[in-house]
Amino acid sequence: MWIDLRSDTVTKPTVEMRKAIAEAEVGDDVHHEDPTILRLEEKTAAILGKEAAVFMPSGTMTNQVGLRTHTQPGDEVILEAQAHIYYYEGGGPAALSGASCRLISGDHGVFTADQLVKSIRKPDVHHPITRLVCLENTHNRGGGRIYPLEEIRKIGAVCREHDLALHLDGARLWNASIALGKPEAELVSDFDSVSVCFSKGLGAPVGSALAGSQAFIQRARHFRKMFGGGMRQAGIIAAGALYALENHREQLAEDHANARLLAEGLSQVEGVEVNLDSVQTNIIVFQTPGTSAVALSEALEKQGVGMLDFGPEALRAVANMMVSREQIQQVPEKMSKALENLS
Ligand code: TLP
Repeated sequence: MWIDLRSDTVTKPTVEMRKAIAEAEVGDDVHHEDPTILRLEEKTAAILGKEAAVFMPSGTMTNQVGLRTHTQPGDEVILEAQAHIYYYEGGGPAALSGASCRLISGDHGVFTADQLVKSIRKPDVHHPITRLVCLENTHNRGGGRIYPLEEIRKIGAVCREHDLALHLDGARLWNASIALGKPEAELVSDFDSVSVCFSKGLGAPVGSALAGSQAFIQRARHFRKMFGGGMRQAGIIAAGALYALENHREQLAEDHANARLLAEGLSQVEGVEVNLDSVQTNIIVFQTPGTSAVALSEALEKQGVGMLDFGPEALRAVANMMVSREQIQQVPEKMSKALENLS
């Protein structure tokens, strides 16, 4: 039995979700006539406490359309050095928005308001215009780290003071909300725009949404079309996302408990170093000192476990709804065997 911990993007639709997909009412979404998409957009906006939302096929697209909507070519965007938008989106900010990225090194993906203040450009003909700040919550390369709410509040105040827009890559905002026991709207009240994904821990096969003010989302719809994201009877896929939003948020707590159990188990394995304090949600990033992560992930695959190499001697495991507690309990032993086979 394949224990797939490579990502929470590997989750497959459940029988009930497939039923909702099969029965979805559809229309032409470019004409704004798909009733399922309209329901999903309304519900997403309400959960996030924003005026409007727009459905798109991927988190990469919602982030990049968000950036394009906020910026003009030549503008500068401030991001954490390991932010998904910068690290994993194919150079999108430069290619699609003509924006340059200014990076701040954070602690597990979290930079402070004080660090931000130092990175904002003064008006000067030599400088690009700082226009936008992006945060990520939870932070993927930061090991699923939750952005502390008091820091978000301070960063929000700095952005307002300097007339900067604030965007959230909230692909896993749902995880932060469940882990903190705070509603999503409270976590995103400082942001002008928020990207969320239905296709990660929530288990929908496809889909993300971008939320913000009415005027912002209206403009974002233009760029969604320009980027090729204007879909037609896409209620077929939105139905899976809507089902996930309505039924799968609470169960993320199980993924978090499984991640903790796995981290504790792995911390007992010789040759593995896990910082247990750093595990806050469903992602574990851990060190494999002296062992190549690529070789180890291949050896693990032979044991029936999927993990991704996340650095020369670091792996990432992501608890998700396809992996049961019983399977999680088997992983430390399989890890020991994989390490033995390499030595
Ligand atoms: N992350 C994927 C890979 O791209 C690394 C994963 O397996 O974790 N924001 C964040 C924080 C993400 O983690 C991801 C996907 C995205 C955006 C992009 O979402 P998609 O894959 O829908 O474009």
